[in-house]
Amino acid sequence: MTVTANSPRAYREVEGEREMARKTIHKRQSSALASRARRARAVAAAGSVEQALEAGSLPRFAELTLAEALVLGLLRQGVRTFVAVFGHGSTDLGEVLRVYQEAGAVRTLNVRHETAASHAAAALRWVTGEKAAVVTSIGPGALHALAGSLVAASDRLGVWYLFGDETTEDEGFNMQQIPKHEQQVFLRLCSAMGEAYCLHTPGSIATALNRGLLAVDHPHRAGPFYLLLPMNTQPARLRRFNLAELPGGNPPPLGAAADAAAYRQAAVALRKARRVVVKVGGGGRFAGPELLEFLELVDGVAVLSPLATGAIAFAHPRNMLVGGSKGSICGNYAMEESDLLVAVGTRAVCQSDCSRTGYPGVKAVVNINTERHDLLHYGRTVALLGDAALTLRELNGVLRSCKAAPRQGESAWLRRCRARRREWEAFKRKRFSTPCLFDERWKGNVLTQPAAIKAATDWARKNGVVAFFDAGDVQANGFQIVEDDRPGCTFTETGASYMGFAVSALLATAMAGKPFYGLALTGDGSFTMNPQILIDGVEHGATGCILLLDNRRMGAISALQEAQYGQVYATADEVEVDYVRLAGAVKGVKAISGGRTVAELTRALEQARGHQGLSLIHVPVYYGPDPLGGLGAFGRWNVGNWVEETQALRHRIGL
Ligand SMILES: Cc1ncc(C[n+]2csc(CCOP(=O)(O)OP(=O)(O)O)c2C)c(N)n1
Ligand SMILES: [Mg+2]
Repeated sequence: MTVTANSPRAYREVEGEREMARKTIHKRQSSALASRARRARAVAAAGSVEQALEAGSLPRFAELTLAEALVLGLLRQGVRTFVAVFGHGSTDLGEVLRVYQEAGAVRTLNVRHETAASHAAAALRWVTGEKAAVVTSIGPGALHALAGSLVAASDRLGVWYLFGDETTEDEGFNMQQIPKHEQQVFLRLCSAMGEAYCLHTPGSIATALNRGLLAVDHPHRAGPFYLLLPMNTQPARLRRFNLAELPGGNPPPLGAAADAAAYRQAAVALRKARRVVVKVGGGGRFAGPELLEFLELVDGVAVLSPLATGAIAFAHPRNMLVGGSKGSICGNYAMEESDLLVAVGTRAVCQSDCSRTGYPGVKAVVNINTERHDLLHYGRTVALLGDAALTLRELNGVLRSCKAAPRQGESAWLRRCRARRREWEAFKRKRFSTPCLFDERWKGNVLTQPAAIKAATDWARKNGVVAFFDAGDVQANGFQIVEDDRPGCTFTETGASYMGFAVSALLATAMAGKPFYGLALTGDGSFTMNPQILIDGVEHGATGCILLLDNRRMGAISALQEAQYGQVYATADEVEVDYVRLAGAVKGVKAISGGRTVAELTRALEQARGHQGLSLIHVPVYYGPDPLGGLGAFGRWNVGNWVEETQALRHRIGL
């Protein structure tokens, strides 16, 4: 009988061959799995890849898959925590992580939304400096995480993103890829947000990891790094891969600015000036001692970006607190009246410099920054390219050596600024002493946001609790109120102002090497963007409290619409939500009603703190026209129907 291609005998023969092949593959996979587990145990036992290599427990040459080389490379860089929503685009990486977790070398936190994963990883880096990687599938999951990574990009937080990607053989469309007949569309998308690399070829792994190291561990301008993992290269085998190729170490930071002429020029300009304002951005957060000396030397006052609260003590006489579109009476006065601006580590975001109209009387700028674009943002600038603290130290030395005549008592500038600060404190006090107002929607007296935030942040400060702020009125009122004396007390995500960041950030409490307790101040709008924290927080042991200030609307936007057009539109709904029951439905979450008075709220916070894990306090808050219900806005902003006037002013100032 002739054996044709589709005869029963031919079929049996082919099946037999297949079975043999399956057995061979299975045997190879079992032995590969055993060697993988051995490598994982060696790294875990030695404490690091380097030590394991040095001890010889981890052989220098190994046969491993690209996904495993990636995990070893990340371990080499101190990335041990992975926050993941797995999908068909990342199963191979998942299998590697499973084995390494079993050995105790890594930890994966599986969560329910990729944006929340990104927020948690960003918060971890921000609060503790520890690194994490966000792992997603291809397509929608990656896009969720990419959106969330706007926080890492805006606030300069080094975070790894490991995204599943389409196969490199282009055998046809992959489910969830961007449906275009083009190469590397995800890569192009990610590259617009930050630095990105596609692991198209296994041999490129060391270079990819080095690019990531430079982005994530950049000493001044860290950010997200997107590593795209094609589904067919993740399991590709690297034969005799040299583990010594995996990059490590830290990119070196800049020192003090090196330009002696610029220091002299700055000193001359500062001596001529009468009203110096020092704007401190995120880059100046840790330059407190140098700033204090500088302020005395130049008779200046400081205005802080929301990111930099605590750079100098709240009560310091030269601290004029925040300034900008929301701002404060004293901060905005100092900006408005100054004749010389010293910009320290700031990128002049619209909210903090009134869309470039913040300094109408400034004749000269001394700018200290590590980034050239930010450094030369304003005109008439003496540019000092260098680290904020180190450069200020040098500049202080130059100023001291100028031996100016000692000042007699308080200058007129400081006196006027301090009078405005007293005005601001009285303005706030008036609101804090009227903590409750009648609210139409709640049909009764409820707390105002300022009163609730003041009580909660005072409580947090007293108890060493880290406060996170979500977007909206909650955030704006928050940075107008906080009374930080040092950096690291408040984390307000004003870079991207991403609704849902604060509540998601609480997962970082479960990821940190040294545990901490977090308080997420959030609005009803922001909380419902990322309620997944209720489940993920319980699953992974988050320790913190969600303080939900519920005004039954997206209040910040209603208020903006009202201020601009006198009409509120589509920023509220009529659905009543019982958030205490909603949170209480998740086993492990302590759900508390926060009441309608400061005393009740403080009791609820104590009760929450007494609970080991995650809690949620619901507080109905006032929304309405009473000026005592908010903290006001004091600056200009290039949005809505303010655009024409703001832009005209910007060009008139011409800074
Ligand atoms: C993800 C996201 N979408 C939209 C916005 C624009 N936005 C800023 S604040 C805000 C409303 C916030 O509402 P809520 O959290 O309830 O706080 P409230 O202003 O009411 O205190 C919106 C829609 C944003 N910042 N982030
Ligand atoms: Mg709201």
